[in-house]
Amino acid sequence: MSQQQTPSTLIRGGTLVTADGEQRGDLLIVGEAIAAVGPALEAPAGAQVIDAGGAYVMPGGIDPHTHMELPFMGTVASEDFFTGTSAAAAGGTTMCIDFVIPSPGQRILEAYETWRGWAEKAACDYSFHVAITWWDQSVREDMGTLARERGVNSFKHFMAYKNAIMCDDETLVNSFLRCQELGALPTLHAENGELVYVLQQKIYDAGFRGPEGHPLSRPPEVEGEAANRAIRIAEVLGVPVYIVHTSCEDALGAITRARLEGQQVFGEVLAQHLVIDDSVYRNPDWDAAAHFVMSPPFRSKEHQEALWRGLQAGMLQTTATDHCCFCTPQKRAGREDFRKIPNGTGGVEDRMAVLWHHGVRSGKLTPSQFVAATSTNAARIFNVHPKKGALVPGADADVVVWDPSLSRTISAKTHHQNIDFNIYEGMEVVGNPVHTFSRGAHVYDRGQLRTVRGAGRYVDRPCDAPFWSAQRLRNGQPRPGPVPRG
Ligand code: URQ
Ligand code: ZN
Ligand code: ZN
Repeated sequence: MSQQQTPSTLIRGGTLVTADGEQRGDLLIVGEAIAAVGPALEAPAGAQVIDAGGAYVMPGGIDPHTHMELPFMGTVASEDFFTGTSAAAAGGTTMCIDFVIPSPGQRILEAYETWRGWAEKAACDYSFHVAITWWDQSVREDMGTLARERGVNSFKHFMAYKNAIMCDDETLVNSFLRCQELGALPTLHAENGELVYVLQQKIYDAGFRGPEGHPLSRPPEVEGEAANRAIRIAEVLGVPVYIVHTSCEDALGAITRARLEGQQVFGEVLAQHLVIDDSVYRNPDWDAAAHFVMSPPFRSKEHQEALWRGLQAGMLQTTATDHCCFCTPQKRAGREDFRKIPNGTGGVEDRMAVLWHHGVRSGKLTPSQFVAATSTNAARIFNVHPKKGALVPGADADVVVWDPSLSRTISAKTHHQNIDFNIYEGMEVVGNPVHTFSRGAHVYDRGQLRTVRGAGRYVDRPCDAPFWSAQRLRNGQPRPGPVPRG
């Protein structure tokens, strides 16, 4: 290829799948963007040509919930922004939305700049939700700066983790009202932290010291109460909300009731909560059980069946991983007290294959519903569509070529994640990526990871996503008119 030619790739003869349907055709990447989509496209001189016959061509996955190198519970997550976004690419995910989590009292703008520094090593594109972990006038002001000048359109609220990052109802109300002013989306970790705190003490005093104590201290009712409370507060104030890692029928029920009443509530489900049940905590091997300590905890099988139905029915819109890795020695901090086991599990590399195998191959989801749940819905909700989550000319060339017949057995021995175990260890998944492109760069090629440290870019997410105009009408506020001509 001569030096003036822009690198290009023609992906030929695949089945192009978007959230809206499937069609046979070609996709041309020129530089960082999708240049053309359609039948019988010409390959520019010097272009790489990939035969996608028998494969699906889809928008790169978007994982709206990761925690790379998160300082948490006295340690730091073992996956950093380079290794984590590289592992994501190996699994077909080309964008992660991570979290800035300020310490209570820390200027949230300062925390944002710190996280931005950490993420400069990322291999694929990323963005940040910013957590509101405390409140004063400076938080209110910084939310405005982040929303108007830093491309932040979502603010996270942890209703759990008392005496750490938990926020009370007063902070929820203040922050939700600020989100309303800004056209930003409040998101929630919905567990009642006061109940968790009391139950943890009770379970510990009753003699449960191992990982089996973790789920006992966070029953579904604790999640259902918080989800419903957040949804009701949002309803009264007139703001949409997004419930992260919905893990049980109780929380799903609160989301479903609100959506059926026309309230703008979005639900996220983690791939692991759909396929792993709470029997993992009954493993007599302490380490093996502690590997699954995350919040909300893994639930019994009937909750998984409900979550699948929620995803199929459109009551849950996005899938994520909450990728927050702590290696076995880190988990052992809680060897004598389950309350001290760092909460978190990995999975950013396996989300799409797990959902394809258990979702599409089982007939629960069509390929289009898979694309919606793994990419396009998150792009729409967090207002980066069609730049992300779409196969249209002008969109970023975040593209995955997916072989529905390619089998893989998931294992820590072969994964690219920086963690010494894999929660899906031994699971066979049929349907895997063969090529991943991140803004046109061929970052994963038939088993070879070719990511480049620092090649990832921060993605601005503008406020006033389309659902806000409807919300404002419901609130009796004037609707901004169409952009005037000229
Ligand atoms: O709660 C979260 O989302 C973070 C702290 C990761 N840990 C977890 O157990 N989910
Ligand atoms: Zn959480
Ligand atoms: Zn999380």
